[in-house]
Amino acid sequence: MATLFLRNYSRNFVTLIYYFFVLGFSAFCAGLRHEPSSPPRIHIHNSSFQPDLILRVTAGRVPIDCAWRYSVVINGTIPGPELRFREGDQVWIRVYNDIPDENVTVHWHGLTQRTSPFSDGTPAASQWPIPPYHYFDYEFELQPGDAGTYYYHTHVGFGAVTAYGPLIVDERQGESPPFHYDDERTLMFADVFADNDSYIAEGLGKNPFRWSGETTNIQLNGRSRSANATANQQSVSCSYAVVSLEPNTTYRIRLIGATALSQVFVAFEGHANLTLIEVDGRYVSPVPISHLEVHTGQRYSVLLQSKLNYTLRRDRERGKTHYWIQMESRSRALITTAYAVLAYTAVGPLNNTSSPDILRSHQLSPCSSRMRHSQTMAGRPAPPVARSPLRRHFPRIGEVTRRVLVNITQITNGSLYWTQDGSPWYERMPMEPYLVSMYQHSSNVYPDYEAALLNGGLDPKTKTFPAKIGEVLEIVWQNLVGNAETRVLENHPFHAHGEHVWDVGSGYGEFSSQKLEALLAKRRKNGGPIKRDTTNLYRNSYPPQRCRSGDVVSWRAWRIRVRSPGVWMMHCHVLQHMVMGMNTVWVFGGEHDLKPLSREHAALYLGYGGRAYGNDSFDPSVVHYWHE
Ligand SMILES: [Cu+2]
Repeated sequence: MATLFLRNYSRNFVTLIYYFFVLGFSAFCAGLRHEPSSPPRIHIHNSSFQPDLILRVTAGRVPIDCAWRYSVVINGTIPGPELRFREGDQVWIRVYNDIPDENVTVHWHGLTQRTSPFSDGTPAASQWPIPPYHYFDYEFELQPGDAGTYYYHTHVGFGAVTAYGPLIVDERQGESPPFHYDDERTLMFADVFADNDSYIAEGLGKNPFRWSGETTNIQLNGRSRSANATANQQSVSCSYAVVSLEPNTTYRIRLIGATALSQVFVAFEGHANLTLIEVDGRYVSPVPISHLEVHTGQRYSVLLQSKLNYTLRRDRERGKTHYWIQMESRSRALITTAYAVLAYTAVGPLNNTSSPDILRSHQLSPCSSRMRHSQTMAGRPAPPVARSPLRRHFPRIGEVTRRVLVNITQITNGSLYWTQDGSPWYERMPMEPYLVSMYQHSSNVYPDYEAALLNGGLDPKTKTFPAKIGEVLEIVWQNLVGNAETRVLENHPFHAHGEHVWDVGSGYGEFSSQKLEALLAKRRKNGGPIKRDTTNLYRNSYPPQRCRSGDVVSWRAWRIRVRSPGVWMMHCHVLQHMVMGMNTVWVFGGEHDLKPLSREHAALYLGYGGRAYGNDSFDPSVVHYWHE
């Protein structure tokens, strides 16, 4: 009896331990990922449903850079309104498309949509775009560790050149950021193109090809003063942006690259002691820097200590009443220089005849790597990032299950387009969004994993890159010289949807494992790679006369643990390049990994303007992933 008891006891004990670990760990992981505890349900969003926020996307003539331009704007302003949430918030945002003749989607740049994959805002990949005079209710949840700087923008055509706005995530109520600051300012950079979006997009797809031209100015928070402005033009939109500061204050300056094309170098006159604390929505251990390089899609936070009263007095006695912010588009054939102002007191109309060349004083050539090193190499995860065990571990080489080498090059045959392993991807390509097709078990668009393995990762039929949950991918973007006619080489800020990637780093020439390991050894001394969502594939300073078509001049490597089922784009964030096909679509997980959704649920999202899309006379039916 005693023996039986002991045997049962020990078996029960083992069982107990087993369940403790297996169930406990599962619950722990579910808690970390904030998985919904019960299956999604359909709700009809009638008049009793109140979204947390409403964004209205319109198009019309708006004042930009001292001229009028037909542009897409959000809630009538450039930038659109600042959206502010806290970690753990579950959010519904209703987006109205009030444009009579264009589709719209909105992407929440940098935020994972693993818990609501229809909300990623990528037309033809994860959702049908919102037709004219319809609306779509985006739902998403801010995850633990998301506190940081993001933005939102439209994801159709060239509209994001003006249709963007800041999105800030704060710590949970009662929690503080890991760095002290008294106040904060947000700086969003954008480009200026005189031609309207549809004309630019048409030209980029045309034969013969018609380039958009380079940016004519760089805007800060929707403001810039054109060099062509007359003395009489003194409106707010035709003036330098003014960032107001109080003396003796520590500011968190959030910088958001919302440009279409420009890689913006930025410096603050008289305020060169900056401390980098955040990169792409993740805190990093503090890094001292004097100025920044912000490409489209990237975000940074720096701490800036404002001047003391007596210093300001001394400066005023010398006639200095304000300090310039200099912005330059580097790495283009034509460098555009623009200015904004740091001011401690009200400033009247300004002209930049007195503005100094602050960036030049930093002795930075367009190819300089010094600051690049500070920003992308020395930064390492700050302690708060380690709160989530899922984020802590950089995948080592032994864990990598597959390397996918993606060769990027420009092809010209009258028209001009960018290819990844020989294929461009355009949002017009699939017959229906891949994600919807997956839920519908539609085999004609379902990626063929085995075929992809035999083709370097790209499924030739669906033009997607499939991966299985649990794989650890090493994605290497390689920059190849364009074909003989153009020999084009450019910088490409690659952006990952779905989740942050470990940015291993970049190098010149052809990629090799040895180069990567040498780079990693160097980076480990500085704390190791950090997680980002937009990193630059540099073009190298390769002498054009030595370029041969097809030469590999540079690479950038990412590692990613595949754990978020869904359809995620990874693409160059230069709007022109996106329109020209520089996009890839990744399908993470098979049908059994996707969130449980019946055919009935998925059918809501199946048609263009389908039942998940509302209008004046139709209340949409929408899947709720969480239950309040
Ligand atoms: Cu690009």
